[in-house]
Amino acid sequence: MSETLPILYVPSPILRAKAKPVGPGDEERVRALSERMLATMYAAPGIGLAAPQVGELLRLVVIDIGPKEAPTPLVLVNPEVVAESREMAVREEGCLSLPNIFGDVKRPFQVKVRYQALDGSRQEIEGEGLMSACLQHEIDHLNGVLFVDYLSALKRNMLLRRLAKELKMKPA
Ligand code: K1U
Ligand code: ZN
Repeated sequence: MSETLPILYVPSPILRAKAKPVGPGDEERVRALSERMLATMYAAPGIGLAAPQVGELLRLVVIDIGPKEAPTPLVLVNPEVVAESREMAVREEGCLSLPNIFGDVKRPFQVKVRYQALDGSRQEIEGEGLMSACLQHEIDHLNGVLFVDYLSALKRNMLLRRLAKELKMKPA
């Protein structure tokens, strides 16, 4: 298993920046980074991770919503939502960059995402329920958007203040 990477927490400005597309020539870097991102996601543990969360402003995401006993890792390079359902669903979300903070987020129940695999091939994936929420949550990270941005200002500020207090209290 690859070495894990440190995860950035709010208010790191990197989490609010727009990530750059992966381009030709990035293959080896992206392959190595995705392995370390998967190791970091499994160790956290989490069901997804976007490159900006480990300090890399690249459009790269890893996801595995499967059971621990049967890992089904997914690496998405330059992912984009190309279709979404009119039907919406509310689901409680967390974020590895906002530890111990949870909130109900309303998103399209189904999405279709276009991306490149590690070998450069063009792929599409359709997800619903948890997979849809996870795809949207991770693609949001590539655009500097966090799940708390979907909450009311009152709720968001309350959660962010609580997080700031908790992180300050943690020993270095
Ligand atoms: O991007 C991230 O911060 C990862 C995040 C993804 C996510 C969670 C919930 C809804 C949408 C997207 C997480 O993985 S938070 C941790 C989590 O959800 C989890 C951890 C262990 C087992 C099951 C879930
Ligand atoms: Zn997140």
